Amino acid sequence: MTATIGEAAAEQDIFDGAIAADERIEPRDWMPDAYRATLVRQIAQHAHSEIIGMQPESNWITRAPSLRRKAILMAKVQDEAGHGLYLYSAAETLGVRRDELLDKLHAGRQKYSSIFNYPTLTWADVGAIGWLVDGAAIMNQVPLCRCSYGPYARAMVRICKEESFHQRQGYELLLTLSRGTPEQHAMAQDAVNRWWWPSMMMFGPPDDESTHSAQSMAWKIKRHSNDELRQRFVDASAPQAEILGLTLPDPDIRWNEERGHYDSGPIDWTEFWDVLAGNGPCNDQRLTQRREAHENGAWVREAAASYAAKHAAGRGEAAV
Ligand code: BYC
Repeated sequence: MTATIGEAAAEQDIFDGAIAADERIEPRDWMPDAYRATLVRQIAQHAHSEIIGMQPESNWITRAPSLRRKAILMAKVQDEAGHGLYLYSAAETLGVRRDELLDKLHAGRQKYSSIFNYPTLTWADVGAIGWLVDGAAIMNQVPLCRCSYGPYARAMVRICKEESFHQRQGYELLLTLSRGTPEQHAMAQDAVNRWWWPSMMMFGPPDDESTHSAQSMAWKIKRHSNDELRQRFVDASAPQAEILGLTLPDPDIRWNEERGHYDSGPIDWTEFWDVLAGNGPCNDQRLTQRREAHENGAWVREAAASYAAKHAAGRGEAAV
């Protein structure tokens, strides 16, 4: 049944009122098509990032230097799969199917975070990812716990708790290396040198080049702009680097008394856009590995679907 112009305006008013009152929008509530599309875009990109993000770290599971480190890393990589699961489920509440989203990822029609197109060259990279990449992720994701869309906000609560553990393990790993032999210290410094700038880029383009920020902030999907969150990340990381005994590869980082923030140097946005265009060091490798994993897992999906159908039939239910 098509809504009349009057009914549509009333629905828009209810939606606007809920956003203004900081209430949550739930799956069965009316929402503007563009709000739904923005959420699908962001949540899908986020979910894809979680499962692609398993690759650079799982690269080191077999070579972890101790059983303790191996157990921690395996748990972390498994957590990322779980994050993907919560996020694909949240996206499904918006009326899209998980296999549609995966097809789009595999066809290169939906994005995943730029950060996962960089290689993990040494063991210290596992620490740098935990400290910097998960640190940036938390900075971006804690405000998403207050996102106006209920299922996304609720998924983020658990994800953020797990991300905090990830960040701590990375920090502790780097601290251990930094206080170890001169070779270990150098390896930690090299990893931080390589991961700092890509981590700064994770927050997205500068505010004046961000396509979606203004509308997403008006809808309370995003609570802060890309540059605001990036500044918070610099403010948190600079003193942590000092405690670690490592330097951030930006000679312009210094405390600015007047602003009450750390200043930082210019970001090479050409590199960011180039990575998004598919030209990062690992774009091809990540997508190829993902497509292969998907194909290799076909029998598991078939078995699960067949099991579900058999049991639904046994209970006299129609298979869904
Ligand atoms: N990488 O208008 P803008 C993790 C795109 S998972 C790639 O500012 P928006 C972790 C953007 O999509 C980390 N693309 O966009 C996992 C848009 O293009 P489209 C992932 C990026 O959405 C495992 C265009 O640039 N976190 O941490 O308002 C292990 C213009 O940007 C990126 C999330 O996904 C990027 N970095 O803001 C360890 C968090 N940045 O779509 C760790 C949820 C921008 O028009 N997402 N683009 O073609 C968000 O908060 C927002 O989507 C963003 C971007 C802040 C990322």
